[in-house]
Amino acid sequence: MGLRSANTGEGVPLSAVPLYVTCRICRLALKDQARRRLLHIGFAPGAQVTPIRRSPAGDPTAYSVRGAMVALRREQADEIIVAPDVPPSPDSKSYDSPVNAHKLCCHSQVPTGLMTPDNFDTLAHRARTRLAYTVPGTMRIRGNPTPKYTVALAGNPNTGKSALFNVLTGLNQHTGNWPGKTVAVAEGLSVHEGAWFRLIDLPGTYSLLTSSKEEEVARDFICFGAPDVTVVVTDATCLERNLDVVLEILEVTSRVVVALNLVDEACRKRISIDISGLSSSLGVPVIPTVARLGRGLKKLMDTVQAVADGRIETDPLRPRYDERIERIVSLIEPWIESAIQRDSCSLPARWIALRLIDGDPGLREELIERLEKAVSEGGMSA
Ligand SMILES: Nc1nc2c(ncn2[C@@H]2O[C@H](COP(=O)(O)OP(=O)(O)OP(=O)(O)O)[C@@H](O)[C@H]2O)c(=O)[nH]1
Ligand SMILES: [Mg+2]
Repeated sequence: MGLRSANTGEGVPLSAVPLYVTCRICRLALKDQARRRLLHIGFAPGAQVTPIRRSPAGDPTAYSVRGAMVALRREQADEIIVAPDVPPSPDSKSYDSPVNAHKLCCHSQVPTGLMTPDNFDTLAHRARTRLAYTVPGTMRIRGNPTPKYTVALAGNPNTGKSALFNVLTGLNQHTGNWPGKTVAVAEGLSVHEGAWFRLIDLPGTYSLLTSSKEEEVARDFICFGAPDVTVVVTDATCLERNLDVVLEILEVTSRVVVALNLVDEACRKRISIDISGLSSSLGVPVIPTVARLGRGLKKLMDTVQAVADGRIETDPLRPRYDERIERIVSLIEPWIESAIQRDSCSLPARWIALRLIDGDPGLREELIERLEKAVSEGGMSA
């Protein structure tokens, strides 16, 4: 079938695109939560998308989008309006098989840097043959040590947070329900260079603008749980999609370390990532890891400790919004800054201002409740 041009403003629903034909998303015909959900899993206007597998019943269909494979129901794909991918690029050809389609779409265009397929092969080989970080996990802790640092493990679903948590805490972990929510969250202890760390394995989240109870728990801990450091675990095979939540977390806190996980898989797919470039763009350390095999975790924990102690100072990338939003923020930010006491609240006033105007009802309620309490008590616990 022929797809009409994006330039005319017309297009067709993604559900009508044949397998292996790459197109570009023009717009989403959905609103509110459903729209946000699609955006957060990668279906953003401008993104390339290729249908690569359809279930025998014709629904759902698996799509390759921003380096990830995502299945959508027909009714969701009906609401995504696409056009031919112009200008044509090598990736926009019709593919001869699902495997080739996905392989091509997974290839990152990031310039080659520290971690390249060539130099990473050696590391991946070593990862396959040896566990690198086993000590804290295999000793059961006696007594009741007081942790010096609290570290949140956050990020998209399936990026290896629990794998990382398990290697770091081993036998010293327990799972309990989050207060007031029927969501299980694992918490554990780990020792590194003589210091105790309390690690929280948060549920996976695509965004801090949440849509499920699990995502709410993750958001509340990152925003109000005052972790000393938040480790955002990302999937190196589909980094672009993972960066949305990294940017959102950088708006909340500057004490962030990015764990670039699954680098073994990225290497297998011959994806090159400029780690030092990524780190300087984001303004926070980026550490490559293979959590399943314990690789890179010593370096990760060294870095987490240095960020917690203030030996590494970060300079997080903070997005600027359009003029209208920036104007409103500049009006209410000083008021918020004066209403909170800095010794009891680490949330940036700019972030609070943005959340108050962006219309997420759950987060607004949570914030207003905390702000009211803070103003009446002359401080703010967050
Ligand atoms: N190849 C490879 N697989 C990994 C790595 N880290 C984790 N995995 C695998 O990825 C899958 C998902 O890992 P989890 O630790 O459950 O991911 P998660 O982030 O906790 O997922 P949610 O709790 O759903 O958000 C599991 O099958 C892991 O074994 C890694 O570095 N390399
Ligand atoms: Mg998990």
